[in-house]
Amino acid sequence: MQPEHIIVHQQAATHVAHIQLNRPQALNALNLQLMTELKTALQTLDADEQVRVIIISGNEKAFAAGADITQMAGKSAIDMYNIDQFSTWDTIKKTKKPLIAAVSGFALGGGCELAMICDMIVASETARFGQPEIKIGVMPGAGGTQRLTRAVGKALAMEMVLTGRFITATEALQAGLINRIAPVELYLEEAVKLASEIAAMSPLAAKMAKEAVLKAFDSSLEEGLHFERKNFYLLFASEDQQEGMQAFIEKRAPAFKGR
Ligand code: DAK
Repeated sequence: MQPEHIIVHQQAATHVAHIQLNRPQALNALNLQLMTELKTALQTLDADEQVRVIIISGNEKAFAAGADITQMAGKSAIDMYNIDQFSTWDTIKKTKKPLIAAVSGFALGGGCELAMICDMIVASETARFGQPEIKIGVMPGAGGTQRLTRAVGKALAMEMVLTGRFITATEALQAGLINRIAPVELYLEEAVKLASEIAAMSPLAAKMAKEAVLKAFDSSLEEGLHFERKNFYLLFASEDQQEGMQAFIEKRAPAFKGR
């Protein structure tokens, strides 16, 4: 069945796939159907050998203004537990390929959390990041208190989570939340450029390097270093390692295959 709330674009030549959230009338609010479609698309693209990097975007006005409040409003704690609609988030964070969020306009609540699950964020000048859940009587539930704090530090994270204040793209860049800013008409192009640069590397090395960087968030330095070394050694079992080093010696561009 065709998804209704997302659009998937694939560029075979660059090995970059692009998932566009597409519920513009609700500022891409993340309802159950959209999240299910996103999960399915990510699983499919993560398993597709032709795809090496995945971009997630919204539109110019909104990346996503959060979880769908109208869908959550009448729920009890037990409803939330039973429906477990948020288990989708666990699947997203298991994506092995590099994920780039291309953010323009609002990235709020679950939208900001979705951008932060991605490995890098390219923002337009109009991007606004925020965790305004406190204003509707709750708090972040999909990583906002944890990923935001790790990215921007306690002072700014505490302020954003406790007051709901949105920060601008410039503030987000200064705080270390995002990678780069582009004019609104160019932010997607900028995201594709970054994705294409990564897609030209060995896809196996990219996946293992991503895994090792993420390990830094939930392990001691010693465990992280051990994990990194194992992945480093493992890459010597790949054709891409031989190709990469041989190409360097022969002074030519490598042709990586992901094997
Ligand atoms: N949900 C549903 N509809 C939304 C929405 C949302 N989050 N955000 C915007 N909309 C809808 C509006 O209701 C409006 O619909 P109509 O009235 O036209 O039918 C339409 O989008 C346009 O919005 P506005 O008219 O409000 O547009 P403005 O430009 O005036 O304002 C705004 C834009 C983004 C400042 C405002 O819409 C706003 O404050 N939106 C709510 C932002 C928010 O509070 N987000 C946090 C939601 S809570 C978890 C996973 C995820 C979460 C929790 C747990 N687990 C894994 C456990 C996430 C929770 C959340 O995100």
